Amino acid sequence: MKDYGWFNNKVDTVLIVPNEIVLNENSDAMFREKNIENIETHIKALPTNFFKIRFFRENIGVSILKSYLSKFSYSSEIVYMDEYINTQPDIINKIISVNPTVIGISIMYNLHLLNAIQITIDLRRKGYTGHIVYGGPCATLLCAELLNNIPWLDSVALGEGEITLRLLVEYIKEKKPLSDIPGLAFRFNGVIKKSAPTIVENLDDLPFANRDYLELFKAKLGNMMTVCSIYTSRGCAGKCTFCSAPSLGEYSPTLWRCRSVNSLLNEMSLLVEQYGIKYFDIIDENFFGYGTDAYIRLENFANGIIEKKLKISFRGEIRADAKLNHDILIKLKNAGLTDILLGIESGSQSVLNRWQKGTKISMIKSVINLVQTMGFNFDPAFIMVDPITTVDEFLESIDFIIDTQIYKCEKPLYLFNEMIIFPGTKIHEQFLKDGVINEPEAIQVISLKSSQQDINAFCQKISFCDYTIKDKHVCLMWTALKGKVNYLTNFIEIRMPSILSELNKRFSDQDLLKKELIINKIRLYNKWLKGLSELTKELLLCAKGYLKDDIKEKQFESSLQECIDKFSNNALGEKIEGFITTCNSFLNSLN
Ligand code: B12
Ligand code: SF4
Repeated sequence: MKDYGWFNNKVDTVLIVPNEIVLNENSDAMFREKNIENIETHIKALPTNFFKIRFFRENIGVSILKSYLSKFSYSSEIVYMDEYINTQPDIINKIISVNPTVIGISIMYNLHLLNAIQITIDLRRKGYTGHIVYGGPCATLLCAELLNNIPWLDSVALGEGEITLRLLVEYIKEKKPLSDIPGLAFRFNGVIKKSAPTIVENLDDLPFANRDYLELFKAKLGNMMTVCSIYTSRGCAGKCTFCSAPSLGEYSPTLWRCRSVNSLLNEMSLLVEQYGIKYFDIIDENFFGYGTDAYIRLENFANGIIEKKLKISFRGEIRADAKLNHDILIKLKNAGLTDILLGIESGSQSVLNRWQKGTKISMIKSVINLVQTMGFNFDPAFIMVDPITTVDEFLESIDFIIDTQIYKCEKPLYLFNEMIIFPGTKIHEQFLKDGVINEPEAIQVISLKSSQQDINAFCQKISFCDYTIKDKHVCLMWTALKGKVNYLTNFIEIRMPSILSELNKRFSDQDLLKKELIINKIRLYNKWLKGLSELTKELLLCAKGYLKDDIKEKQFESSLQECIDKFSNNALGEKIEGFITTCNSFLNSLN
């Protein structure tokens, strides 16, 4: 897919973004938002899949590392492994052939772990003797487990990677001791040495992120790829116990830093001019920031977009206790803010307190009301259960969702999340101490002979915490509910897109009658999708009935299924499975 031209030249560093691989089918089924699929997949899916394109995200972390290295005259290239799903050995050979001084692998979350280790083993099996470093939030938090058990891995960059990686390349080239590099963990005489981290104090000192991936899209799709990610700040001063940000704060002495409005507007203007970008996904953990200065920055940002006449829209992630008032929201709306991800997390005050969210239900409700009445597309971040959620807490969350009508959001099924307990977080430590979760079983060191299964088991042990919800009633309810939600998600995100894409591909070759039939199928499905919020509400009411003992245990699952079937019969004219069969046999009848 990618032009291999660069493999003919010497490259100092190759930066690899591994494939996302689900480690545990059962538990990971609740992972949302599959990130990058290869460009060919996007192209094939067009134009039925504009939705995905809207949320396409390149890996900004490695993109910045590339441009930062280049600022210091070190060459680097980025390899997205999902472009080479079926040709991994081939690309590994090509990487080895240019013998980079450093190969860096980015591990943002645990879905990257398995492929990252496979790549490391592949590289070593094939004789790469240079330095392999991992980086990214997940690698940072698991650095001891990784370095202790993967002898083929040389180091882990802790936290922000720019300075560490640049010095790593420099020190290896100049044969200087690694112990002088800040923010690096590595083995030394059998023990792990960690040096104090460093950060770029002024984010404006960083160059703009490299946009090779947009170049590739542009070459393939012309101006159809109009979405990109951008960051305006780094860090978060929140203390939420389930989140990695506070633990990563250890690696970033200044908890929240932002770019200047000038730097931001310059980069955005450039992206608009060069690639025709129309939609910016602002990936900050906390876009609104803290205090008066942050507020003024937002005002200037909004004014700047208007003054520069940038015809764009954008999305941001916001804490519910941010200084969200009508004045600032209207300014941002006029500048193009259309989508807001709001960190709600729970509808139960006792749960919010337990997770140290620092927010009050009344405050969250008024923010939701403001955002809804101002007409933003609003994406509520919500976690329905943790291992110790009680019946009362769950009921409070259901009532909250229904009262605030957040089930009417664009992707209501994304409300059904269970707590993922990430090692390195405060909640992980607390639950281990309280015996709510178990210590991981003994870990087997990864060798060059380790099988895929061994590596998978290793990744699960170091990054995953399977748990059973303590309250039997909540546990049974959640298991049944999650099963149905996953089934619906699968219908929407996997089964229907492939049917729609096939229908779309064959559309132009059909006669008028068949064309009408195709349009009708799409219409029915759209009607079904439109009603999903109401179905979500019905499922929640059904769960409430079960928790309040109105619906008996044995009837619960069938009651949920009845809700789904009744709703589908209404919208599609048949049940989901029937609709899929009808669509497939219709597809077979097309030429
Ligand atoms: C955008 C984003 C996503 C995007 C994907 C982005 C992408 N392009 O790949 C989407 C929406 C898909 C996503 C999903 C998820 N995400 Co997310 N995501 C983020 C977010 C908000 C921004 C990442 C980013 O680009 N940051 C900006 C860049 C500059 O920073 P960076 O990536 O960290 O890179 C720097 C360093 O880490 C380091 N570095 C990174 N790679 C490398 C490699 C080398 C070799 C070196 C030396 C250094 C290095 O240097 C970079 C420059 O300083 C972060 C939080 C955050 N603000 O960082 C969470 C975050 C990475 N996500 C997280 C999680 C948990 C998830 C989910 C699992 C959530 C869920 N329950 O479903 C899902 C899983 C994915 C899935 N498919 O379902 C956690 C990971 C925690 C952990 N312990 O693993 C984070 C840290 C949020 C948090 N605070 O907890 N996410
Ligand atoms: S506010 Fe968001 S990013 Fe900050 S600690 Fe809490 S969950 Fe993490």
